[in-house]
Amino acid sequence: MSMTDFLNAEDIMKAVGAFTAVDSFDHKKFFQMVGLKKKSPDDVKKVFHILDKDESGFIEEEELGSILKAFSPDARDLSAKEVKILLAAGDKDGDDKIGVDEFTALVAES
Ligand SMILES: [Ca+2]
Ligand SMILES: [Ca+2]
Repeated sequence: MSMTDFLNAEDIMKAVGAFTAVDSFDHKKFFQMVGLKKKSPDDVKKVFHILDKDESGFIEEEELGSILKAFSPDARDLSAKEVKILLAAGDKDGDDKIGVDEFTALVAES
């Protein structure tokens, strides 16, 4: 399963291309641009499982760092600062990782 099964390849390119500068990542804008926000909760959950590469049931810091790469292999890694901001936005229960419900909430809020 890949992102382009759910999302428009051109939207992905535009969204990833909008945040090429280090420390420019804005997850709200990104989730909107990439078309994730208008997807059904089921599709958002499928995207969560793509992002959860090691299938631990959570998106951990390392997986957050490569979130852009999960959409487009040539994209950059997030900076440590961007990962911190994203984790703080998504991690509601404070376990330092993002669960599926936290992820769907994060997308819905964007
Ligand atoms: Ca994981
Ligand atoms: Ca959490």
